[in-house]
Amino acid sequence: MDRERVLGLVPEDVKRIADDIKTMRIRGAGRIARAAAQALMRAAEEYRGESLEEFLEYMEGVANLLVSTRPTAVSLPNAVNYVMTVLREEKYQSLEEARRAVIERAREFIEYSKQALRRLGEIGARLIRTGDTILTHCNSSAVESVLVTAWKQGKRFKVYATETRPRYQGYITARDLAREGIPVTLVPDSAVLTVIEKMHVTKVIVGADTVTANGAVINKIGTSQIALAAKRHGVTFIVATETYKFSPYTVVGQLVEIEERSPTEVLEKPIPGLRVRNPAFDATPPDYIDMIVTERGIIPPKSAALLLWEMFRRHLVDAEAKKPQVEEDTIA
Ligand code: RUB
Repeated sequence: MDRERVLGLVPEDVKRIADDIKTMRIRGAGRIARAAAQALMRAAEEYRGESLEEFLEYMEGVANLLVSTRPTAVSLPNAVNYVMTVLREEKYQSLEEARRAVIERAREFIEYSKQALRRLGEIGARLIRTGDTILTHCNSSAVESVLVTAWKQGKRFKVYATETRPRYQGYITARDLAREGIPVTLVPDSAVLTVIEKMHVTKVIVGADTVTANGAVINKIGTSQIALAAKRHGVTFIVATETYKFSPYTVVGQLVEIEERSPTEVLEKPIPGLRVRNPAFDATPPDYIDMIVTERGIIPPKSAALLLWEMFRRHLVDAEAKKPQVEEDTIA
């Protein structure tokens, strides 16, 4: 089925979810993954055709549409592939049977994802001590889960949250933590070294968009600078992430594409002759990461490949097929 025909069949609310991911109304790797699973569920529910064969092609088209919205967080293709596996690997007698399988599988992913967030929060909270001063960057629901769980357990600590220019996701973190009663201070990104040195930071905790086979963590731009500063001062650097942010693509040698966003996010009105770059993510090498907290336990970054092998061994061959590229006109 060609692209135009797929787009013609895609329900409006599925197009809206794809557009919300692309324009960051839905953002953060975990939320993006759940939204993509929800979109596949809606696409299956709303399909009005009668042929099983066409349904399979249509669902592949929807999967491509979703995966091409943002390039960096592997949670997006991982969630889509998790749901689509039931269509790619099973044989169905009827359209209804196939439709039900997609809906169930999408529900299962969303439920797993919520449980994973809770579980990694409980595991990560064990690392937090009363008296800690914690620095975080951007807005990560995994990090929030760790901090809020520890706070609810009665541990008392304070948090510094970076603003996270140019999109200021740090304000979301600061607001969320303040709402829980956690003492939180917002600081400019450029104050990170000063905060680590002068405010006696004891731990840094950040989320992840992608964890590579060699244990590098791709997260919001600026994360790697914070890791450098933490290393210099011997401050523990922790990553909190669900395991569906580990990338099977990196096992077969594919590089992680770093999203480059519009220069207008940095400088609203262009200045003639001035060039602006706006990379949205960076890679923190494994040597700068003390541990990765997941819903399956805490691992050293160097164990990422083992976890990937265990989770994806049946699908590593599929991972060799290149992920769809982000296209400017993906969403009509
Ligand atoms: C968000 C970001 C977050 C990770 C993890 O970037 O870098 O740290 O996605 O978030 P953006 P979570 O705002 O550009 O999507 O733990 O919520 O999955």
